[in-house]
Amino acid sequence: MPLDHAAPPQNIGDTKPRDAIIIGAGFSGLYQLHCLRDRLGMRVEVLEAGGGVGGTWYWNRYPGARCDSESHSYCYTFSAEIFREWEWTERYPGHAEIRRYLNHVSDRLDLARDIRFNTRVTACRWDEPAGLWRLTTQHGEELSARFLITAVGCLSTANIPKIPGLEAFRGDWYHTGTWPHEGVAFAGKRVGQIGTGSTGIQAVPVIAEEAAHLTVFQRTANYSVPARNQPLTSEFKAWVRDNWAEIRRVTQSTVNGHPFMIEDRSVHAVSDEELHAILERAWERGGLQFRANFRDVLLDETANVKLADFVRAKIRGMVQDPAKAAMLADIDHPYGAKRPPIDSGYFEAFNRDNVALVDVRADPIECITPTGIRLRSGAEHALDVIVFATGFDAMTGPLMALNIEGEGGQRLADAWAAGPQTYLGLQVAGFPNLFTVTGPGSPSVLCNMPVCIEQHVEWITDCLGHLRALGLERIETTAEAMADWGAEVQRVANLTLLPKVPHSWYLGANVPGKPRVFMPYAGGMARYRQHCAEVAAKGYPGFIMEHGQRAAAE
Ligand code: NA7
Repeated sequence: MPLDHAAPPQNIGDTKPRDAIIIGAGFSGLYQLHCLRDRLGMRVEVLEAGGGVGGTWYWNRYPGARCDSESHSYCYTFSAEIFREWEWTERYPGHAEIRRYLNHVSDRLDLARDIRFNTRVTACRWDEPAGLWRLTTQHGEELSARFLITAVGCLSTANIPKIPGLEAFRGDWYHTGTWPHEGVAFAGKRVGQIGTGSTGIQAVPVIAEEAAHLTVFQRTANYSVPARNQPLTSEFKAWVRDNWAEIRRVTQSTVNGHPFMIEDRSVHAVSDEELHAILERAWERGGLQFRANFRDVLLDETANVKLADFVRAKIRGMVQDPAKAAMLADIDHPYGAKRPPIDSGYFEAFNRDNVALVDVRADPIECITPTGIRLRSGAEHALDVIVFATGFDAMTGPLMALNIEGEGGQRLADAWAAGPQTYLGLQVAGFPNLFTVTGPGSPSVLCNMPVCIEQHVEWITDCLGHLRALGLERIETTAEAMADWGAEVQRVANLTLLPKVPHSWYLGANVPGKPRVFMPYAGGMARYRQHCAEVAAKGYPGFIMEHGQRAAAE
């Protein structure tokens, strides 16, 4: 199959209500389509804004774009066959390889015939008398379905800060999350990059290699651990093929869905020498597993500080210029309390003559001029290209962009004016027959995404199967279930250091005006999975299941 689709699928023009419409053809939407169409025999269509499958990875093509999860765990595990027949080439999958993988899965399961590409959904309205969701697309098409499933990803709405003057900038500018497919030529250019999160940390070394000069505008210094990416050996590939069941078991039983367990020991239980030796080994091994050496890193500030100090010392050791080293190591939050990046030569890139670092916490960006960036002090940085590595309107942004209206015309934007509220991250009271895959209130961004996606998709599939077995067509959670779950989400978050970082996107703090509410469920994926399974086994308490308007979808 081609990686991009220009032609519409065959069923275009067919306006009969679907049993379900899925929005998004990334990891979630593809698997949800397979489950509903091929397991439940439903009439399903996927609407996808991009010209191919991939979801977030369809757009995310910036220099150095690579997943931080290890490749053998960043994939579906529902089918041993599909798992075994795909061979990853590197320890961490690059963006192009992830797209190739998802295209392979799409071809294997014959999914593309039910995906309408290049179709952005602009509005979704619940029609109570008909018992249908009515959708409008950017092309003005009207579609309807009994069930609406959002598979729009958590980090897919670009956050471009409103810095005055951008429209008059005479150079080129890009956001990392919507990168031109043809790439960007940096050779001979003076590049300015705003943002030093996971994305910015991946992009810096790659842009620095090519550009004439790179200026990195840092607002918040960040920890990072070496990724130690490398080609996978044939022994490791064989081990992966032979250990599908074990990899699946481990990823499903850990807190974060990664293929390694968190050690059950406290930082305080080891001597300083032992601690140092453990962290040195973890540093050499690299990757997100660095934080998994102790159970209390995100629970206890005095435990955390020992890891944080270790990483700060490493940064100071890697960066030769003492002024840059001090700026990079001046980190104001606990290790791992913001999403911990991993890198391939980030700190070392600051040893290059063509890479400068500017502290925009001390001297904030005042405006963009036609020729560069001006700081409050009046200092000007002349630039040909600006790269916004400024993150996303996370978790709620992609849902808000759908302009969802539920019962009585209630807008989701109004229902969530004080922050998102859901039951299990799956449903919202007042929005019947709507399911949000990896919605706020579920582990989502705190988990290796394919693991939590498979769990949500399978739970939704089982739920719709159950509804059908009962001869029912309508399901809606209650305000009470939602309030109880919301309290639980805040309770477990407050047991950790995660909500203590005032500028974290987990709290919505990176988007001006966004309510400050801790959004993902921090109680761990394994516990969440068990809880959802218990809800299903008990007959779905917290959800009301009823007859809908039977005629409409027939
Ligand atoms: P992040 O983690 O939200 O990082 C965005 C970066 O951009 C961060 O350093 C921000 O500083 C910075 N930023 C945002 N707005 C501004 C303005 N106006 N001025 C200066 N600096 C700014 O996004 P990423 O894309 O790196 O990563 C998102 C997730 O994708 C990641 O966690 C993985 O799960 C994959 P701040 O820290 O807010 O001071």
